Amino acid sequence: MSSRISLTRYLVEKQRMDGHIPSQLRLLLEVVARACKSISQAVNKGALGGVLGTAGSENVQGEVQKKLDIIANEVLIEANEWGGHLAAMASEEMDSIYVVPNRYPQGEYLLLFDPLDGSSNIDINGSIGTIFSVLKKPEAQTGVEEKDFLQPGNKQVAAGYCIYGAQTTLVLTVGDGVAMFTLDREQGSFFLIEEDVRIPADTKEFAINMSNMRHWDAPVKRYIDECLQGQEGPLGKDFNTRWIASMVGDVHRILCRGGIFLYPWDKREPEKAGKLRLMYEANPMSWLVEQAGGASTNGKQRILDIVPGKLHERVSVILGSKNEVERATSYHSGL
Ligand code: AHM
Ligand code: MG
Repeated sequence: MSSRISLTRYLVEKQRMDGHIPSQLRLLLEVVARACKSISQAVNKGALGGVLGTAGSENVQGEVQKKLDIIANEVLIEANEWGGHLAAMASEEMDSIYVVPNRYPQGEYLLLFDPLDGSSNIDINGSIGTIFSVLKKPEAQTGVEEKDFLQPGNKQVAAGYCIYGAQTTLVLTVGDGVAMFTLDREQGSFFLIEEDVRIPADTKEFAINMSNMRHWDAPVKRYIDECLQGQEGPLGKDFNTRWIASMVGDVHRILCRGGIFLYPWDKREPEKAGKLRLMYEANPMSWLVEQAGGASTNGKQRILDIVPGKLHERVSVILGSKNEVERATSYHSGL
């Protein structure tokens, strides 16, 4: 089909028309997409490629690493370190930042990623994905340090994810809406399947891990309890529930047909603000959701306005269809 628009063509035309994707950012996005293709191959081979199971190590968050977590991390680093577009990278799977080695030129961008999100789905052939966020290195500065990464999500210049599900689909924003591209394996390229993705403001579908209910705070309990009351309750409608246990899978569904996703703070580990990580999970997903007309908060404020205190900071997340996110958020201020 000659009328199909490849990711490369989409980015080139965007650069030409709007001029707001500089060539180095375009290169960066192409490289990330290429790395995702390669991760998709590994995911696809599964047991036949010997990539399933645990690696016998733990990451900085104390989580057991799967072989694919480590493979995906290496693929992203190797693909991105030599192109000259990046100054440094940060990942869920690395304790500290990875500065581009001296043997390569250093660029002006910073790349953050969760190389393989939804790790508990790897061995069961469930949906998983790669999440990424792109920032600019602060200007007039030589070298790069961890503090250069500590910018709020509203400073992102690009963000997206690649879902490895029934199809491999790359979802992207550079700040002017959300576009989706599906991988054509025969051609080896991503092709545009949807531009200007929109999330309906209302929904009857919520996603939360219900097994944690007894640990939630009162506002979250109240909101979910009202959803469960259905038509007879204060929300006046029957809700359906979905939980993929992979943020990529849940956010992808919300971008496709709406919904609300919550991973709130809970009493299991009260010293942590939540389970999900701000800089390479919540920020890129929040920007995508907002760009598609949805909303994203931590219950108290817009996630994109949070100034991170550290690289692996955690956050409570409520995102998706605008009206439901606003309702759940309002319960946190006692309204
Ligand atoms: P991961 O990055 O280690 O895979 O963890 C993040 C994932 C999210 O994708 C998902 O929303 C959540 O953890 C599921 O957690 P739970 O198993 O507690 O339901
Ligand atoms: Mg993750």
